[in-house]
Amino acid sequence: EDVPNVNSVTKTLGLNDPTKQAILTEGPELIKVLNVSLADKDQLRKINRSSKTVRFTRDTGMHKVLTVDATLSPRDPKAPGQFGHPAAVPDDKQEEAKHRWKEGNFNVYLSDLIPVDRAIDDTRPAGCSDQLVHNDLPTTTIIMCFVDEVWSTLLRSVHSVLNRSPSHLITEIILVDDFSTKEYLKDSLDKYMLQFPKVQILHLKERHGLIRARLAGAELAKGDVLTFLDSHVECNVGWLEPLLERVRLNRKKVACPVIEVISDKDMSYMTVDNFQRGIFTWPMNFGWRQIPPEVIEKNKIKETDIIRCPVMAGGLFSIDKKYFFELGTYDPGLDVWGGENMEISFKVWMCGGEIEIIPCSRVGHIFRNDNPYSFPKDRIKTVERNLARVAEVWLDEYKELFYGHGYHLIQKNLDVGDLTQQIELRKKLRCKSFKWYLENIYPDLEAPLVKASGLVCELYKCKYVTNACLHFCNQKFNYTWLRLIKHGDFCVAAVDAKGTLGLYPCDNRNNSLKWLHKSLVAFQTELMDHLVLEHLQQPTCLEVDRSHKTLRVNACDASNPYQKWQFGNYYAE
Ligand code: LR7
Ligand code: MN
Repeated sequence: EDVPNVNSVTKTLGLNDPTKQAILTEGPELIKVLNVSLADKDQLRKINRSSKTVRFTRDTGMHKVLTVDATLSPRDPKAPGQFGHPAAVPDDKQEEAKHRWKEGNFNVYLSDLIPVDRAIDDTRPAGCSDQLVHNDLPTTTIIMCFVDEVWSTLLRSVHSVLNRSPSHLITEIILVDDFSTKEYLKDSLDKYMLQFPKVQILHLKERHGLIRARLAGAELAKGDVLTFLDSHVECNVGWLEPLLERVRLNRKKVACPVIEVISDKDMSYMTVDNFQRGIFTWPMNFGWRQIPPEVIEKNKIKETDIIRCPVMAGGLFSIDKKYFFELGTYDPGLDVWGGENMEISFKVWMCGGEIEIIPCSRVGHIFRNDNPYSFPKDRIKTVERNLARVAEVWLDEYKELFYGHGYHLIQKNLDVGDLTQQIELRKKLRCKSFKWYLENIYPDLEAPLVKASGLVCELYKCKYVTNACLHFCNQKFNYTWLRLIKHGDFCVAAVDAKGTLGLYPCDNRNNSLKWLHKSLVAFQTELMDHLVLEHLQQPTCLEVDRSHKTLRVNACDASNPYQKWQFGNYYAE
């Protein structure tokens, strides 16, 4: 009786092939896509019993991205913050709201006020809802780690996943509690999540930091793909399938959603400009850079086109689980927070993968000015150490640019820990060089290997001076990021107390080989054109000694023309 009229279905489809697809849905939720034989009445009967709606489609192996969204008709459409609109703190609650800000470094009061399952606008570019994805997408485990996350914000993150993802694609949601101190994140959270069989909570017994916390989640994951999310996000409609589609297409693709903005002040959900790439500037600071309009025009790039990124922001991405482990996961030596996005990005690109932003997948994230949790050690030192680990393993000769831009790092004599395993891994995976990465993946990054080259004597061009000087200048010295004046493996240095000049084997850690030049940290800014020995208390400069026809160092004198130097080429400030 419930069985559709097979003949009429076959006719509508206009096909003789008896194998079709049945798409089973329950409300807006897709339950299953089945290959069915329309001739098999028993099978059809079974299907009809198992779901409310059955649609038959031609077997293309694909379907339109599902618009699963259980929040479409919200329980309370008038609630504050509903539809992603800005919420306001009532006048008599200003003090309370101000007071509670520091619980999360955003407007915690408002987060608690707005529904945990609020509706938000579909911010996808036109065309996204018509895109096709494969029926046999891989399943995914969602991994969300948190430390002392705000209750309502964490809940909203989980609800947004449950409400806006096709449930057959989600194997489980693993919440990794990174040793939070807040009481409500223990029993109350466990209890609350009991209503969702797919949600598992892993309470870590000590603080792991987000990198090792994610790894603890990954160890438990049963899905084909790992999808990492921060714990203060709202996944938008249709966010998941486009990510999984990319991984299905090529297991070495790492897919990131467009990260939209949930305002820290009024909790509104705001869309962002399209055509943004994830990039970094020295010394490895993550940033966004818009694709220039002329490039968009010339290449006819559409808003829905996938964007290849030199680096990812870090928090939100899908990666094939096996591939993640093949890559050696994250460097587990990275601590607490920071730098892991650089590491995974370099590793993916240099070892044969790709990082993409998928404009049809959009997830909101609360951007905050400061981390709301404490760092076990100094925050800055932690991040610097992480970045130095990444530089040492992945940057090859370009690590000098990292240290040159974060110059204090080399002076701190950072202990980056043991790197042998990471270096071994890079060899084992036969990853390409950082030079290859720069040339092929991030050609717009300025990365001159030295700051300047071709030393010349400013006023007394060498030919007027001595043979020694001539010889000296013809050496084509480079001025490096680490402030060495370098020719091959040898560096210019004062070799005795009298100031005699000579060449020493270069050593980046030897401060007596370092010279300041065009540098605001020079002892006095009048010495910008000088070459000033860095390690001496008394400003000491490279000088042409006319009477003895040699080069030497001598007390700096801003007005002494024999102490002024220029390089033929300057590649950076
Ligand atoms: O020790 C910790 N343990 C944790 O579990 C520290 C943090 N965490 C959790 C934390 O609760 C949060 O859910 O880890 C997640 C990320 O920490 P955030 O939200 O403080 O980081 P962020 O959003 O300021 O920073 C970005 O860079 C980080 C560098 O390590 C991570 O990669 C974050 O995931 C990343 N966030 C994003 O990519 C979102 C977009 C931000 C941008 C640009
Ligand atoms: Mn975050």
